Amino acid sequence: MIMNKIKIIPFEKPIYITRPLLPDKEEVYRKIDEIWNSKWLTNLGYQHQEFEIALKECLGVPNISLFCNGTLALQLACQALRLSGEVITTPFTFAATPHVLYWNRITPVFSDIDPYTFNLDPDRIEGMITPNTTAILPVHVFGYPCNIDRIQEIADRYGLRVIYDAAHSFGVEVNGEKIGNFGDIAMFSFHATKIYHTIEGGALTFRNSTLIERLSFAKNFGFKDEENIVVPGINAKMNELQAAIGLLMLKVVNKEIEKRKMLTSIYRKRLKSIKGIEFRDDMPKVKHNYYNFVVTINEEKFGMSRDDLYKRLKGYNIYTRKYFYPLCSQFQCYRHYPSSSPKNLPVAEKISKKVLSFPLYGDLQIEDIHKICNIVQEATI
Ligand code: T4K
Repeated sequence: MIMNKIKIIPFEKPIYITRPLLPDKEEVYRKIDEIWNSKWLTNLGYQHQEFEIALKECLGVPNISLFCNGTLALQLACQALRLSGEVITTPFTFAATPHVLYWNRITPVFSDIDPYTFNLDPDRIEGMITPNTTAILPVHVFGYPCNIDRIQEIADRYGLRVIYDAAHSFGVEVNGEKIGNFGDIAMFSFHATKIYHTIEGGALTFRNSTLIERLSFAKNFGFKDEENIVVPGINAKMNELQAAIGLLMLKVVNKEIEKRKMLTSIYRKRLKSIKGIEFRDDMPKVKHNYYNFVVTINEEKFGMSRDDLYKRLKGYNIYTRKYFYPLCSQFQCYRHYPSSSPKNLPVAEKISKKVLSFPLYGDLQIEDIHKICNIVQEATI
């Protein structure tokens, strides 16, 4: 049967992959007044103190340390745990994950991923351990949790540390346990593109309270007090405006997650009947945060490659993203590592060539999603 194509008009304004959630502007002005009146702008002021308490409660963790961004938080997490040598990590992540290892003079060792979660495959980790391995750095990619029990079991068996890159995972729970409670340390990013943000910002959460002091020295030039500088620390502090935004964002983030959940269900309903487009459902016993809506394109079944669909959507002013392509193991600075060989990473290589993230944010209109799905559907006809 020959179907007539209905002419779909491109979006007038660009539809981006995400738009930041914003707190109430009047409340922001009030916070600015508070900060101006206090004349305290940074260096662990009142907003910072209040935010630390509120965020600790919200994330349900025993200890927390705030940072100016997630990358520096992760970098200092590696230092606080005295990591060295080699650390096993995933190639299917944002550049920051292996880069923080490099900045710590640690060699990132890439291990393959699981085809469903896109996270480190526990069955592959053991084969990558050498006498130089000090830790595993898994990422809960797109907020889908790693196989936490298996990873911890491997780490315990080999005496390794575990740092979770939980940059995408604000609000995620596994078996009723908040995601920041797993591993030795978990890192959250509060960048503007994240579901919950402080414009730029980050946090580390951890059970071992002795890390509090180490991290506070590390992020504040090593100052113990005015006259004692105990380590060669750096400046990675969160400022008062970031902390104030963080406090206000706590009031609106749950509603954002609810909206994204609803929008995700529309994508799922619309795309499930399209051959060659695959996506993940919610995982059992997981509270998701609906950070992204990610599909994989099976070119043979769909009749068009991922790259052509990306271009086609761009033609309609829709900006999907190939998160995460290229793999970190293919970056010029890492591709010479033995673990970067595509033979070592067959699943990650395959997924990165098929994956496409669709626009998803609370202000995205239901009719926009229908229009995006109509364009995708039309591509198959
Ligand atoms: N680990 C992982 C696994 C991560 O994903 C990240 C960050 C980190 C560590 C490091 O955490 P941070 O140090 O960043 O706290 C973005 C973000 O810049 C980056 O934070 C994030 N991951 C990554 C996944 O995405 P880009 O280069 O894709 O962002 P960009 O500028 O292209 O923005 C995407 C879209 O968002 C734009 O097309 C429009 C929209 N947007 C963006 C910004 C910045 C806005 O509407 N308003 C904005 O202010 O990296």
